[in-house]
Amino acid sequence: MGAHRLLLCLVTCMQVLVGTVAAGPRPPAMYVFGSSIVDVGNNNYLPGAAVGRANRPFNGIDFQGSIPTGRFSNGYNTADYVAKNMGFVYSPPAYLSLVPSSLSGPLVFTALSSGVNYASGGAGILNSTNAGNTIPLSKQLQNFGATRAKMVAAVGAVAVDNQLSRSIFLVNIGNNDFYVFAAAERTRNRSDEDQRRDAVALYANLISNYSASITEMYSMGARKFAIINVWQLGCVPAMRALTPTGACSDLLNELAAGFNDSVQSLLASLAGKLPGLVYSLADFYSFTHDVLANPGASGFTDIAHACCGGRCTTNSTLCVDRDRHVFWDGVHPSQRTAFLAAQAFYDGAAKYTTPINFKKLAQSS
Ligand SMILES: *[C@@H]1O[C@H](CO)[C@@H](O)[C@H](O)[C@H]1NC(C)=O
Ligand SMILES: *[C@@H]1O[C@H](CO)[C@@H](O)[C@H](O)[C@H]1NC(C)=O
Ligand SMILES: *[C@@H]1O[C@H](CO)[C@@H](O)[C@H](O)[C@H]1NC(C)=O
Ligand SMILES: *[C@@H]1O[C@H](CO)[C@@H](O)[C@H](O)[C@H]1NC(C)=O
Ligand SMILES: CC(=O)N[C@H]1CO[C@H](CO)[C@@H](O)[C@@H]1O
Repeated sequence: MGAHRLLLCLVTCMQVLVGTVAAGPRPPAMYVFGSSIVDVGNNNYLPGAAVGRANRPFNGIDFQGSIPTGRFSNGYNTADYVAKNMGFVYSPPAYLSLVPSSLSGPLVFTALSSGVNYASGGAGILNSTNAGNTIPLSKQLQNFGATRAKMVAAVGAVAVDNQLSRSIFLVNIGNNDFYVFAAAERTRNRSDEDQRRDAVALYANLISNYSASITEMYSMGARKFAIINVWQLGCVPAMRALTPTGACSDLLNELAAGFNDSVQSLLASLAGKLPGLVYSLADFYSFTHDVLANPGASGFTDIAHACCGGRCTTNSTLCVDRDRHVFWDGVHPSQRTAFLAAQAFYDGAAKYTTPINFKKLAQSS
């Protein structure tokens, strides 16, 4: 009885809150899906020694209070800055920080008032990517579906559909599918030519599963998609370390670019098929290309080394100026890079978003 009352109160108070906020420019909520680039702590709750977690220093050294939250960053990450640009405080909280709970109140309240972040470090579009040590995109969608059912139980389907149709669905995924693919190809000693051939099958699986996932989100009420493509995967420190001279892997960059082209076609095609779907596709690839080609313009002095080492721990030797490093660790952007990328996607140069920027997406009715 007490719990039920509390839930009712939370829901009522929240409706007041949402009603008030809806008058402003901020979308009602944001739901985040993807990999470690946008994870804000889900992996802290996954069991097993092989799970990648950013729950210890020096991760979080520039976060408020210098606490490691599970973000793979010295501070805030790309989801935080996208959210902040759209009028939220930072990214909504990690789903697994809201469940399990004997009360569905905290999850429902958060889902209705600001949104939830389902992203997980190591996650792929494919279930097989880092299987067992991450929450794959398919499972992230199931977690969203479970959230949605609780929202509907609390405030009814009409209110939930109304809210979801005006909320932002931020997705950044695909990087890990390529890292896993590249590692397998290396193990098999495949030539560049063979890898290009193998990638054709990978693209087909990725795009069909990505298409199914976006369509599934749509069927659950999502309408506004902010999709971030994969960045220059071949230039992250962990991939540079595998080339004889420490240069970028041109092949991996080529494969990433090819995937991005397919994602662009996919979204255009889905928008033609699914009434009311609007999207902004952010070109993280060309953003990183431009930053790495002219780092000084963005205030960077190091584009090749991880500020906190390949795997960031308390034993790492930190770089001197974290804001001057593009990369925080072997595969993640520094806080500064995340900040600049989110700005570019929100209302930066037109070339970084197709067909509209995140600002127009957030403010579209
Ligand atoms: C992926 O895993 C989900 C469960 O998380 C399952 O429902 C789905 O069928 C799987 N998809 C494929 C293509 O294996
Ligand atoms: C990998 O392939 C190259 C060229 O095809 C060959 O020279 C090399 O010996 C192979 N390495 C291994 C470990 O099989
Ligand atoms: C998804 O990828 C798997 C391979 O991982 C493949 O078997 C499946 O056909 C793909 N497509 C869909 C729609 O699930
Ligand atoms: C740091 O180094 C110490 C001493 O070599 C080692 O015992 C400890 O496990 C290391 N910690 C981490 C997080 O790697
Ligand atoms: C290098 C390259 O082809 N990049 C493409 C990746 O996909 C985006 C669409 O999001 C294209 O605009 C880029 O040209």
